[in-house]
Amino acid sequence: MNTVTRLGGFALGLAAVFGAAYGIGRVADPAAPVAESRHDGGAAHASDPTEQGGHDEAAGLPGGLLVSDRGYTLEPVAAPAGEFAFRVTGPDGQPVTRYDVAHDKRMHLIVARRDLSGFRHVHPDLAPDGTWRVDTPLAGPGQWRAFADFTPTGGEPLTLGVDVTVPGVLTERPLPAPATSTTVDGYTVTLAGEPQPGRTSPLTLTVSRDGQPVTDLEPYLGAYGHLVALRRGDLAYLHVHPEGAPGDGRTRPGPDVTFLAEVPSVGSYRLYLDFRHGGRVHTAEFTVVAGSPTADAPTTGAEPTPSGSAPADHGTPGHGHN
Ligand SMILES: [Cu+2]
Repeated sequence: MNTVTRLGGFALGLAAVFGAAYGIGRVADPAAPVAESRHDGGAAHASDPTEQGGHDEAAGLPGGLLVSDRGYTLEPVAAPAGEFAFRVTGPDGQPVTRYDVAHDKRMHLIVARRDLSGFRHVHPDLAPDGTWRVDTPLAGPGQWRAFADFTPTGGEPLTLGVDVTVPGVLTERPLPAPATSTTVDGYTVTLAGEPQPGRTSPLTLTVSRDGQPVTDLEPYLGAYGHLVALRRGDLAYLHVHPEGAPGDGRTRPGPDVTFLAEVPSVGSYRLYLDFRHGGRVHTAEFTVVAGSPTADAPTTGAEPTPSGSAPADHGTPGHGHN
């Protein structure tokens, strides 16, 4: 029975890998029509600040996959025990010291372990020399991904990511199964809606406590909720803010918080909702699966599809399954 369990886990892992590769194929569609008027090459996107409004970088990648983009580089620096420190160097090679405030802060640091456990969202302090410091958010051993979400003054919003290893014995945690309800700190949070690859779709999160809807959510960083999505397999990063803002005369402080989200590809994602109530920030987590691979899956080809029919050349029905 042990073998069967392990095979099952392995198959799931393969499905995730295929899903990710498939997503990349869609993004870098070789059949995309060629623009008839050619770009003049050269500086490309680096000098056009109007081109993008979000964290998606000009390379067409989701945020957080690059450690260096548009001349800005994320560099962890040595720090005393119990502290995490880093800096961002700019196009001139010097540490950046001037940042715009976005959502109440100049720097948003998000960390998660590579197995998508241990998510934290913190706000470091900036020293005059450009070093950011924060009490370490890395809770335990393993491979962590740290995302710096910021806007350098005079530049565009960026999310850079870097791997950080915390030594020790790692117990990798399986990704929790998809669910539409979860509990955190005595709150129940439900999720309605499904993310769609390449298409904006609403996700509504509803907060209740002791069976009663929570109607007095507190603003946190200028919103009633912040939603971060990380893609399984590469931790592509997506940060979404809700429809409407506190004090705009139409947005209610719960129990519903609605986000318009667009995920970059099919695949599994872990969603992290930060909300504030009772003077504390709480984080509700969900696993969601985006897309309908069956609608798009290739019907022929050398590679078996993760959910497709059994490969004919194996000729042993039932082998490896159940
Ligand atoms: Cu933040």
